[in-house]
Amino acid sequence: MEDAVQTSFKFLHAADIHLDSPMRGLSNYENAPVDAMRGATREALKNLVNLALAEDCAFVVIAGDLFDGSQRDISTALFFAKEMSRLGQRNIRVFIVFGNHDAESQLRTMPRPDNVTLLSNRRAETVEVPEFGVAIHGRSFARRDEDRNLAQTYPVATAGRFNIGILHTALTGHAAHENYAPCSVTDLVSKGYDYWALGHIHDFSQRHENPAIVYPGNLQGRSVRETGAKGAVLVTVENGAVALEHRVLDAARWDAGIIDLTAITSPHGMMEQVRDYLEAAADAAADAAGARVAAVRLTFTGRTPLHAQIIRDERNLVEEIHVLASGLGRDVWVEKIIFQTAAIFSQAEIAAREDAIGDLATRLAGAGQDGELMALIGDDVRALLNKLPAGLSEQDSQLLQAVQDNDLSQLVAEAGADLVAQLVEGD
Ligand SMILES: [Mn+2]
Repeated sequence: MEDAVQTSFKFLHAADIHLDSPMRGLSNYENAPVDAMRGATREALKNLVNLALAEDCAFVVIAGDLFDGSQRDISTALFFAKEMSRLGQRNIRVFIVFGNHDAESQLRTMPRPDNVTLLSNRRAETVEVPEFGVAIHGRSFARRDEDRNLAQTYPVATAGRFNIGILHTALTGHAAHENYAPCSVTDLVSKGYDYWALGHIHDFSQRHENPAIVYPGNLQGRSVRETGAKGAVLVTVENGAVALEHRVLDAARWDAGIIDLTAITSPHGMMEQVRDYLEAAADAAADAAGARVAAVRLTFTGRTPLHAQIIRDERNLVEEIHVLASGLGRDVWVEKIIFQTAAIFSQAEIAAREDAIGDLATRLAGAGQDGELMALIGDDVRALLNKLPAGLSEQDSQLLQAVQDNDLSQLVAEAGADLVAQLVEGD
């Protein structure tokens, strides 16, 4: 007689772990919490393992992009193996398909602990987990730019089993992600499975109710393009019925803040807005599990009386914001500050003025069309650039590009508008 099959169990579905993702460019920033940010993908993996142990999960599935691509550092694979063996000690198995990033990783051939099963990249493979009455189907990417419909190669559901499909796919496409292993929700539903564990899209979303077709999002945000809480999906199966819960497991949080300065009239008021935003970001990043580093990008917007002062004092204001942030005594770091403010008066309004400022605005606005003047300015700028040391700031490289393109009209128009704004708001 067969052993009794457990028909109620939990499992964890994670994807896009990108272990040891370098978080490029971090060391270029002053005051960057480099260790906390670089170590975040490892901490998040530890959190995943801790959750699987705490919830007594039957098994864990990882739907691709476990590794981050062109890594060679063997310590990444060793760290992964060590964490997986913590699950192995409790007889918790781990099922993985490789995604586009793993396919090119040198770490893909590293030995893995016995409790870890990597599904084939030659064909869709089925693994039985008999003690829970589960059949797991999956297929790894064999190469990065997998453009075939892999879902079509998956078998139909195994009768009398709870069927799970693991697949790294863009489904029918996503603006921010490469369109790998394309397939439709209908392709997936047609297999008759109970749960589809997808990977590739870095945000949590459920694409279909029954069967559940789910992206858990990535385990840890890796840049300001990946904001908000990240984690994995805890799936509870009770006699075949599925319940989902997205559990937050990240160790650092990215945050993109827009601060509207429209109604702000003084630098003091601006700093109050910044303080409030950073406090809120630090609060949002912390939870019962404790504080996390919040990496915040601040973008200032709005037609504001402060615009002229921002142009004049940009460096000081930036410094003041960094000082304010580090003085909060919170785990918050300002990654970047972007000014997109505008003057209260439009260029057309100023040009319509019947005074010296209106006259100047009109002349400056037309300067870009004056070929002779542009050539003179171009010569001056080139001479100036030749005297500058290497390692230009972003703004300077914009200038450099404009000189190379032989088109300074845009920059002259902007500089003219800024100059006039300062005149108008200075009076
Ligand atoms: Mn990914």
